Amino acid sequence: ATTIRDLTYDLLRRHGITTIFGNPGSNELPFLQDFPSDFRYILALHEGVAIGIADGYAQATGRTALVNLHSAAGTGNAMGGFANAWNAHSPLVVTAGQQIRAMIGIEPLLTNLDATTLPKPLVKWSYEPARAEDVPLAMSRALHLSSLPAPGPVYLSIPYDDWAKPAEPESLRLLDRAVSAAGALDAGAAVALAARLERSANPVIVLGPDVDAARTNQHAVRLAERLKAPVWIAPSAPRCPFPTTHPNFRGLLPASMAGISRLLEGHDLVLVAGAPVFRYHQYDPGPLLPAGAELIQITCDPDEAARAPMGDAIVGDVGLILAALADTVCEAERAAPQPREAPPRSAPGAAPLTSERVLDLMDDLAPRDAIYVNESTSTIEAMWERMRWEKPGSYYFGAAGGLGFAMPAAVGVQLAEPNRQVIAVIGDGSANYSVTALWTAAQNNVPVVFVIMRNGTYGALRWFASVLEAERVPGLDVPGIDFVAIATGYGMEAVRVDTDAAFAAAFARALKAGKPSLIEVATACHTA
Ligand code: TPP
Repeated sequence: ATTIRDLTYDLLRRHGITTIFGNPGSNELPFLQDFPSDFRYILALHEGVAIGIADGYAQATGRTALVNLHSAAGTGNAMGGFANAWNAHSPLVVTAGQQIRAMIGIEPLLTNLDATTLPKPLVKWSYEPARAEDVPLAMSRALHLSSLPAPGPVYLSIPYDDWAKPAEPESLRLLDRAVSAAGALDAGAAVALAARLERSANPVIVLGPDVDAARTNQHAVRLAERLKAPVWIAPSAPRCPFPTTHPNFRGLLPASMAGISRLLEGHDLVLVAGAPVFRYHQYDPGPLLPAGAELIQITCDPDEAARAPMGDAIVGDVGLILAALADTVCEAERAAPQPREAPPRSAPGAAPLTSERVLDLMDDLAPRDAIYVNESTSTIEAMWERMRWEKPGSYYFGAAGGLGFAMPAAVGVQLAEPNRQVIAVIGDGSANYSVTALWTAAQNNVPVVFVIMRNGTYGALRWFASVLEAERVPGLDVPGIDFVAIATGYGMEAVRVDTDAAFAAAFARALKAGKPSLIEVATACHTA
């Protein structure tokens, strides 16, 4: 008879999942025994790394990724990753092995106490099946739910004795199910929305990560060109939804109420697609919108729509709606926006290098379609100003701002996109949260180029301390870390550089190597 374990692997195959990211323990061994040869298990040495790799992989493929964690302790180690995945709308099924049913009640070692509460509120659904026979349905539900709009992580706790039990014959029906989401505007609604955009004298478009997730960037371009509207990136951006080289591109909005209203001054209509309105960070109170402006948000996430403090919202398929609007809207009469002024090119020769210099050299030398996974927190604005990101899926950043995302996510994105070069740009503070991702990259020969920007400090916190006028704060510097030794210890080639010529040479070599490597570059902290 088909076991619950066999049926689960078949379900995963049915959903196109043959890669499992994880870090196992005793409770997970019965699921993993006799591991099928058409599956691969990508081992991470810490659960924050496992979920980070899976998050990058899920975002880059646009499909659900499976994460295999160990009971409560493993889940706990992954919680920062749940925060990022939740905010990224990243479709993940996270399983945690539970103790054997016969003993759960007496709480032996490795019981996942009140397991379903543990990952809340950062999951769409959290469940422990009441009977072994319910595991296949729970897994099927988790797989579908993770990817239905809005996508996100789901959590399943599964007692380890369930896997060997026979599946109920009727549960084989799960293998034949197709579940899909629609979410287009009907023709009348599309025409009405287009008319509203056409009536605006001076519209502006603000794009968020779900435009890139829907791979609908080119429709955003068409819409912006027809409306002759400037395009801003929604604040705290975890992805790049619009080509930064396009003449309509304006840049990244600041993450404050007053800052956004100031920059959007003069616009009478703000069309937001694929983002919450807005993911603020620093508190700079002010009007939510400039005087006289209305706002329309298009989102795949009902909660994003419901919790917005201003404007109208439409919940649906961001890709289909943008495409329909681009098809429907009449070309505006006004002049097209002038391209923004490019930032001055960084000067060569300074030591330590400015971060702008490192970014310019990377942008010069990397392939045009390279993918940047960023966790260099004081250089975010400089990146958005300078980097030429043109293809969908060119940029990723931790969507909750939780550090420990980018090193593993870079590995996951590179696994998902073998034909594009992934470059991880990582601060010397951020590099420590998930540094064991280097080992997974080395073991699996995932050819990410890791660039560590070593400025010796938590630069972004120094900047925030000045915003909050917080003086004499301890714990903001990170001296005395040797990333070359760490990378070498995890089996990866690494080099330290402190001039632009040496950086350029090392970076060019790393791009050609066809294997992962790390470059530690000394940079100036310009926010200190
Ligand atoms: N812990 C987690 C898990 N996430 C966070 N965002 C923080 C702490 C707070 N934090 C935000 S930015 C930052 C810290 C500690 C500094 C990161 O420094 P570094 O990576 O060196 O980059 P820099 O700002 O110097 O460019």
